[in-house]
Amino acid sequence: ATTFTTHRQPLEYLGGVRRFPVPEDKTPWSVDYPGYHPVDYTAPRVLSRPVWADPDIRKEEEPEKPLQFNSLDGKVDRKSHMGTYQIMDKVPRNPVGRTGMIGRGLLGRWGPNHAADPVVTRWKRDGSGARVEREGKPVLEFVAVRRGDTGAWAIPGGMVEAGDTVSATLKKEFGEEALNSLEATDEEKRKIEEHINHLFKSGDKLYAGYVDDPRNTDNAWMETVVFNFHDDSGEGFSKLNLVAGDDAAAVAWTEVHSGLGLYASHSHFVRLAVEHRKAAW
Ligand code: RP5
Ligand code: MG
Ligand code: MG
Repeated sequence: ATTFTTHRQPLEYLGGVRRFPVPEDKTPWSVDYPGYHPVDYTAPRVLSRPVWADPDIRKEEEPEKPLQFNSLDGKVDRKSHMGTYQIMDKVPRNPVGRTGMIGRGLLGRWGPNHAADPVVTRWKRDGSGARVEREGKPVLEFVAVRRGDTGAWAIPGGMVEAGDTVSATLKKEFGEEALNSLEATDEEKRKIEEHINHLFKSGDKLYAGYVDDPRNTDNAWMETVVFNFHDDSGEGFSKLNLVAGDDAAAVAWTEVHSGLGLYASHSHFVRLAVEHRKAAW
């Protein structure tokens, strides 16, 4: 079982704003906290209304098109994997608890912001091609990217754009961040697509729910669906070079172990792949 937190996030929010510090015992909404004065922040980039951002519904007197929370709102999925979330003073409330910030911070959507995360794995092998073991269990490697925003190593995941499916997003983000498909020639693009389609043909769902993302606020939070794509023979990737692209600063096959210290809840997601594959941790 996963227990979610909001209080372990750094007080310094990306963009130079500071969260109101929330003690651990004051995190749940069920606990009274009269002294709670969260900072109100929505990044200028979000307020400039790119396609991926909602309108500032707190400021609108009477919205032309009210957002349909807790449902599929046209092409935007506003349902949460965590069940029905509450609407307080016009806006959704983070189901996990207080974050020290109201508004949307860097996130575009009020309520859940849906992402997809591909955990791409293979067995670690020695020079002779034999699987490497630790304490009698085979060791996994996974494709990690270093995020451009926080510098943390992470799963190469990304946001599900309006109208897109989770399965399309998994492939798209892996292509962009781990294979630099955005800067590939048409010929290379075709090759990348072919390989991804092959490798991502059968994946196993590991998780669907909240992510303890540093961008989360009281009114906007990340949720994800995590899939494991496993290259058992290690052949599938032999013809593909990992090249960091888009918002990834680096990419690497990374040995899986308990001390990874990945971005947000990503160590937990990789651990789920370890359990699923009966691998060493
Ligand atoms: C995390 O943010 C998700 O788990 C996913 O990996 C990521 C999506 O956001 P971007 O990578 O597009 O910034 O919460
Ligand atoms: Mg991306
Ligand atoms: Mg990403």
